[in-house]
Amino acid sequence: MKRKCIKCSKETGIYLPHHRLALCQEHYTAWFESRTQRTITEFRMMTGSDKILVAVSGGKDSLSLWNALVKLGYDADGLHINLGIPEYSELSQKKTQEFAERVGRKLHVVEIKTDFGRTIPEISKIERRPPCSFCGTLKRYFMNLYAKKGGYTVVATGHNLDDETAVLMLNTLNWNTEYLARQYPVLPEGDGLAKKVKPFCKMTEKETAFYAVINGIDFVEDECPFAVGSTTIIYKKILSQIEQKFPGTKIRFYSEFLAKMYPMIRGSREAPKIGKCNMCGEPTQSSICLVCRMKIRAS
Ligand code: Q46
Ligand code: ZN
Ligand code: ZN
Repeated sequence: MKRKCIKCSKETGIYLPHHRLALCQEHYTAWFESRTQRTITEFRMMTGSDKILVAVSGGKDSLSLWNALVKLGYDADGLHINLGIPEYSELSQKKTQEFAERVGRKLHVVEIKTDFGRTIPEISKIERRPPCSFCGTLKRYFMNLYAKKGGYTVVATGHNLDDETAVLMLNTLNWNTEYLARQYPVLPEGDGLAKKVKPFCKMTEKETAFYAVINGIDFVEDECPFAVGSTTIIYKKILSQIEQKFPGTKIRFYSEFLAKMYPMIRGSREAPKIGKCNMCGEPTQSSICLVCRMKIRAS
């Protein structure tokens, strides 16, 4: 069924049932960017004087985030981490570099093979565990390191509502209260860690996909090959089935958690003591950080 844009009455195929909103392409872009700005303001994620480092994988979420932040007037550069996964990593880096030229912003590139000494598949063999069990630790390590090196005050990632609700559901079903107490779209700066924000935490994956396509963003369509069969993908599928039957479930689940549950459990756990790694000087809870321990095993 063709609907009409609520702003200009142009016929449109874009309809967001959970917001009961029909918009043409032009007004969709404006709505999306102003919703991003509202989220930034609501959670005090950044201001015009911040220097922002956007973690860009080359996928639709991170490139859309970079695009939206630059259009909103933020001083935002990119950081791409090449994981050394055959084909996928080469294509991801290529698309990210092309996009950096399009937005006219600086792009930092970390090569895990060079900066760590091994690629993700190689580390997986040495560690004898799946890549996803340590990939996040490495990515966070380099994001933090590059943010500090470059004098960036905020690190922004493209996590969307689907990502956040999948993790929220996983943590709730397992009553991982320690993780729930930290599931907030802003992590403050401190103990050698840069401030981290998720300005798309209230945008569904579909919404960022619409934005990317409408704005001609050339992103990597394939997921990382190691994502297949991951736990979060299973949770995402289940949540999307519920969302289809009951539009608005995801945003309610997440927003109500932040409004009602999070204030009750935040700070319920003693904050872990953070020191400095004896080898690299980066923040860690033990004497040698997880990345340096992996480095030792890989050498
Ligand atoms: S990049 Fe890394 Fe993800 Fe690939 S190896 Fe797993 S964690 S799936 S977001
Ligand atoms: Zn319109
Ligand atoms: Zn270390």
